[in-house]
Amino acid sequence: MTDLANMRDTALARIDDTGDAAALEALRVEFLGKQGSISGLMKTLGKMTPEERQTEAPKIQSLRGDVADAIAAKKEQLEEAELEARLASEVLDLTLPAPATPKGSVHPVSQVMDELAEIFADLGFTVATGPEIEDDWHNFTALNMAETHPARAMHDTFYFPDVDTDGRRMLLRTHTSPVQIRSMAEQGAPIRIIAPGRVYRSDSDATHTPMFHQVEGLVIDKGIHLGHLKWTLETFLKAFFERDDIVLRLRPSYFPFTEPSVEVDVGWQDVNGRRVLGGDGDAPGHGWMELLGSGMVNRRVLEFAGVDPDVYSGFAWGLGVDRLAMLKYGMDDLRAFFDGDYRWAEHYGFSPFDQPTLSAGVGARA
Ligand code: 2NL
Repeated sequence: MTDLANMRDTALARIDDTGDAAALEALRVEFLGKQGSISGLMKTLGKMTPEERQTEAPKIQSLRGDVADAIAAKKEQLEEAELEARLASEVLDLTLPAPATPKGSVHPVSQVMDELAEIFADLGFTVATGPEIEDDWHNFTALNMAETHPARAMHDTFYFPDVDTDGRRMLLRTHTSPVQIRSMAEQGAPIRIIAPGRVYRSDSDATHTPMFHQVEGLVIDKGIHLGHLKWTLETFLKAFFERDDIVLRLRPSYFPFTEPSVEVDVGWQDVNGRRVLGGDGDAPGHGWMELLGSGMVNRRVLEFAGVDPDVYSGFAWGLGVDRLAMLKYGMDDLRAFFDGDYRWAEHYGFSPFDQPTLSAGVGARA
């Protein structure tokens, strides 16, 4: 029957010519659908004599099978071609930089505290810590601060409304000195510690925040004098600012906890209109910047902390960590320190991988 042979040739040729899935589906409906041409042929079987049906049925079924197979094969071929085309067009360039993942960074205050710990560790100091909620005695009395001292005033210090079980007034420490009092009382002399940490004062404007960071240092031993103080601070500042030309000027001052007391200034010079630490502050165009307070520990403070002032002497100093960070890393707004915006830290080049290492330079990127 050439009719069926023609139908097969035409159908297979049209299936072969199909270029997309939608056209192929249209052909399937045209041949094999309910109203399809091959389905129509199947219906003619019902009107045939049994003899005719016996010879015609296998031919029509074979035609239907071939067309169905051809459609299935073509479908697979089209899907494969589509995948190939996608693979060819969607190129993945593995040399492109990976998309940036948001990452936190080391806070400059933490960074500076790490640097301080590292520098002073090399000078034989350990890091001491203590409570931020203190009592009146450790924060003021043991530091030889009279009951009438202005720092004790309600408007300067954050007091808690209640007294503790021993009737002591509790407060947020105004400096880290009480840590050193506690260390001396516990360890005795000799002692070499730094005490970094948060401190609180009732103060708030462009250059003062109610919480800020301080580091104090304390050395107690036999025969300690002002020369040790100057050498230690000079060595520390040279390491911290990574300059050998740091020059110190000691000015007489007053603190109740030290006697004598000295204010330490550091010489700066003008480099292209910017004040850079280093050089003799008395040279033309140079100047002095007040950096920290220090002195020989007052005998009365040693006594309060249980150290015999006739055997031991020592020196102590205190400075602001936030200000130190501003000076070293060039940040100009103290309040941004406590906004918690990591873009600010990133802007000033602080990375989560920053580690203070003396060998690679303090503050060098790891
Ligand atoms: C400043 C500088 C200073 C101290 C802190 C201190 C601690 C003990 C004994 C003696 Cl336990 N002194 N710390 C000494 C001198 C200065 O801080 O400008 N403070 C208002």
